[in-house]
Amino acid sequence: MKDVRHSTCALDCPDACSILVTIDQGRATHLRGNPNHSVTQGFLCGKVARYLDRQYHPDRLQYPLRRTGPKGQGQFTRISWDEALDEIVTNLKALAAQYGPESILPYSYAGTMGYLQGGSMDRRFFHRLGASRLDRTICASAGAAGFMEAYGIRLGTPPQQFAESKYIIAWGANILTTNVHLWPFIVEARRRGAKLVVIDPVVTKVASLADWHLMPYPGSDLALALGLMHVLFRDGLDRYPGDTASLRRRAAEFPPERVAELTGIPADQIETLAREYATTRPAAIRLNYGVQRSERGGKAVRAISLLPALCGYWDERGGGLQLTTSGAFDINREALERPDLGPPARTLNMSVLGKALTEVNDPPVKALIVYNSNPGAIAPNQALVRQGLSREDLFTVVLDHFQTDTADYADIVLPATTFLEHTDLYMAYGHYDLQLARPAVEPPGEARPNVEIFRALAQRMGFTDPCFADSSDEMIRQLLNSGSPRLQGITLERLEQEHAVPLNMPDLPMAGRPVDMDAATLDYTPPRESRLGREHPFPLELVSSKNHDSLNSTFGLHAATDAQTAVLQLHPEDAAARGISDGEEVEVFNHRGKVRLKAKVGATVRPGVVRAPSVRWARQAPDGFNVNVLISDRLTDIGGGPCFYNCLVEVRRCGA
Ligand SMILES: Nc1nc2c(c(=O)[nH]1)N[C@H]1C(S)=C(S)[C@@H](COP(=O)(O)OP(=O)(O)OC[C@H]3O[C@@H](n4cnc5c(=O)[nH]c(N)nc54)[C@H](O)[C@@H]3O)O[C@H]1N2
Ligand SMILES: Nc1nc2c(c(=O)[nH]1)N[C@H]1C(S)=C(S)[C@@H](COP(=O)(O)OP(=O)(O)OC[C@H]3O[C@@H](n4cnc5c(=O)[nH]c(N)nc54)[C@H](O)[C@@H]3O)O[C@H]1N2
Ligand code: SF4
Ligand SMILES: [Mo]
Repeated sequence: MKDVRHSTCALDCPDACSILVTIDQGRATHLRGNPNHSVTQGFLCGKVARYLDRQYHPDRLQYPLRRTGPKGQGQFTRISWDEALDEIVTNLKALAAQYGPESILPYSYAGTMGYLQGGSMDRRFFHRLGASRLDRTICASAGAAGFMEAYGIRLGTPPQQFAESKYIIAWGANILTTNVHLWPFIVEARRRGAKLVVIDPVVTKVASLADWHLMPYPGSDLALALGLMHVLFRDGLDRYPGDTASLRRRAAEFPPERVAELTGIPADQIETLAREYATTRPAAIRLNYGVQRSERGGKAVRAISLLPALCGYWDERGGGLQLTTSGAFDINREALERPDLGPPARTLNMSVLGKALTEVNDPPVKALIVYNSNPGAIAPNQALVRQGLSREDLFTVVLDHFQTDTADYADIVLPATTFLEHTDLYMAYGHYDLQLARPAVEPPGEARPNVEIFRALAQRMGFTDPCFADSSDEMIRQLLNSGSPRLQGITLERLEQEHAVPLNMPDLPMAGRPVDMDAATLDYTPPRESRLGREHPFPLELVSSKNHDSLNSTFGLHAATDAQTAVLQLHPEDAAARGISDGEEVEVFNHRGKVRLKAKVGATVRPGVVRAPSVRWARQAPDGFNVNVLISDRLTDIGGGPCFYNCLVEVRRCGA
């Protein structure tokens, strides 16, 4: 008997697709996009259309494991859940007694975007314990800080409205790879005559299909935005009714000729872009997170985000900007996470994990509990992260679906369920729907949901607070009960029936909002680790942006994914200067480390830029490190995020 169930893609992707799962005798046999969901529109991206290969992969973790060999060697033996939980609790209790509970550090990110498996019982557990808190900065915090500086809230143009736009700028937004469900709306807009402009140092799929592609130097977008403002003010194209004197003075310092030198974009193109943007109404910007993984990235997002306010686009359907829609989901986070359960505790920034594990000493981190993340692969300054994970005196627990780069360094590995196997409620950062998903299939072996793992740990720790007994459904009711008008009328019962329920949002979510136009902190100097910053002598700028068929490191075990991420794109000029031919193995290096990749020579990047589609599993790489060994753990101007896309390297032929 075939059966079709509803689910929601839990991957860290703006689209948060609504999925239909075909079940045949208890086994999922097919995933497809829900045709009735306004954003999913009946199709899934390639990687999730093939998700069942991952779901039923023979390497799925099914039982708790204890490490039997040295850290990093991947030698483990099966143990029971009782043994695993006892061992964890015994260690945590001993460490908390000896060093204080802040010696325990949770490490998690958005391996699942579900509220329950992503941040509910786990948060309650760590809060009650008094563990160190984690500043979850690895992805979007610089951009979030920049947008918040401008508007104090994080909302954006709904994706559906891009269809009504006449001028669309994909700014550091690799739409066909990382946000493919926006594409049909852009296709519709273009059918109605809209122009598509891409601003990206790499020739992405969307850039190759655009009407116009501008290729700035990585990390120079703040200068570009100020250059555009210069033209807007100079030519009287601005129409913001409030005080813009400060911004006007700042922009005056960035005439197109100067901006051309800072960004590599010719002055006449800056003039044209500004004029077209201001006069082709309505214009919408899709600003994704590529821009803000950079030393000036937070301020760049702030400056770019001011453009729609300057031109009055927030007030027009099909105008405005979308960085994220996540600020709309104002759930009752206190009830879900219960920060009141324990004492205040210090906060450690996840983007400098290497330092947290090797330098922090008040107290030192003695236990690391990792879930929904794979820091051994995805965190910058990988050599230092590795040194930290290798510490014999660090007690490490990893909850995951697979034996990841991080799990290799764990003392205990626990098998977790996938989104097809547990209940969760999902927000989105590219649209405004809340979605409920129930389990579609049974988990393999003894895999358990994060919620149940942390519930069991809490019980063994002796935490008797009633909230540790809350069921998943009770937690959903608690988080929906925030009193926010956006959530009014959205109940568990309604979600059960409708699966996806749109928040109560106005058509123009950003119209009429106050804007901070003060430009005191919007000055631009090139990132230190860039072609103009020249902090050290390595000449090429490495952009390790998202691989098409991956989701960060999530599909890294598949051979086909590994092959895609074992590549370095470089421009023919840069290849010729180094005697490198297409297909050859090259070494990419700087003073932090080296990796070996296969050269893909072509005009797919701007000269001086190289690109490594990411994130590869380090354990699959020849030297056991991926590109994150090349990347510094410097933090962004605001928001404390990583500077993944400011990285200087040199490339040589292997053996040269
Ligand atoms: N297929 C796929 N989809 C994904 C992911 C994935 O790994 N693979 N990851 C998911 C996650 S976690 C996130 S956060 C989102 C991110 O989604 P995006 O932000 O769209 O992805 P990125 O690849 O980080 O960056 C987007 C583009 O910015 C460009 N870029 C890099 N530096 C600069 C710069 O300084 N200026 C400008 N203008 N452009 C620059 C890159 O070349 C890239 O094409 O995607 C999500 N979706
Ligand atoms: N060089 C470079 N580095 C990068 C980036 C880049 O573009 N270039 N991107 C950065 C960005 S934007 C991000 S967001 C981070 C992402 O880094 P991570 O947050 O580490 O994301 P993933 O690599 O996708 O790993 C998520 C892990 O969570 C696991 N998981 C999924 N669901 C569950 C669950 O329900 N329970 C448990 N226990 N585990 C689960 C998956 O199996 C997977 O191993 O990487 C960052 N690192
Ligand atoms: S990864 Fe993104 S595009 Fe692909 S199915 Fe999931 S939500 Fe949709
Ligand atoms: Mo991300």
